Amino acid sequence: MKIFNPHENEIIKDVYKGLDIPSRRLFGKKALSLGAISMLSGCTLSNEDSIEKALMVMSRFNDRVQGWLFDPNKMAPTYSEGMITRPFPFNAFYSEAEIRPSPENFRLKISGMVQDAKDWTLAELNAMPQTSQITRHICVEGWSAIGKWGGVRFSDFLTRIGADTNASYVGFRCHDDYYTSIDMPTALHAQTLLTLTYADEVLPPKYGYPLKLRIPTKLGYKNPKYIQEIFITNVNPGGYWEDQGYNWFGGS
Ligand SMILES: Nc1nc2c(c(=O)[nH]1)N[C@H]1C(S)=C(S)[C@@H](COP(=O)(O)O)O[C@H]1N2
Ligand SMILES: [Mo]
Repeated sequence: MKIFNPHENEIIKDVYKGLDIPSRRLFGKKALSLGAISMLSGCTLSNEDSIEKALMVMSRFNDRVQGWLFDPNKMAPTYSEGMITRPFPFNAFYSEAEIRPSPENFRLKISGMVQDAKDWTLAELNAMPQTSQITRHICVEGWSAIGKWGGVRFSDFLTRIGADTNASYVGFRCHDDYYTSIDMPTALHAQTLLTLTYADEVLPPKYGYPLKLRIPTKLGYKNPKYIQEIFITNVNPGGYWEDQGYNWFGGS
């Protein structure tokens, strides 16, 4: 199992630096001795397996620290049209040739702690006030790219469905069986966008048609494409990569 460690990734290190997040202190592998990790995590570090378990506990601990550090008013950098990466990369847990078509008669499902759990059509989503932004997407696999995404500010959408914003998590289920979840402060961040377009065109299949959540304050794997269902919950829904050891908070 691969434990996500930002020390191993130069781009992420730079981003953490740029955002003034003391990742060096938070991600204890270098700053903390194995003894200290063992004490903090309550795991005996006798073999590789237990070391991985301990690092997993530390990653959970990091989720809390990162949650405290998250500044809802701090914006991710934005860029000019001329800085957009062309072509923008495709990435998923399968190859581009294996992209599955969106189900016909798409309806976005809403569930959990909301007042109005009615389904949404794309036309209804397009009728809401739209905004767009040019931001950098960062993938832990070691690449980053600048793109332009447009759609509905997610906080507007959450207000519209009467989401309980005192709940802890927003979860996402996707038509390719991907899933992920985010904390409520990130969901309400002004740059978090329920995305309907890429480069001013209807979101193409490779970038997540019909719906993607674009979160420029978080790493690529926290940006679900092909969204089918959004739910509000107090139980951490985890995620496809997060459940395999990637840090759950996954961002600034
Ligand atoms: N539904 C779905 N969403 C997903 C993924 C996926 O495999 N399936 N991969 C994630 C990862 S790791 C990255 S880097 C980005 C890639 O988005 P892009 O294809 O628009 O570059 O999508 C994220 N969201
Ligand atoms: Mo990624």
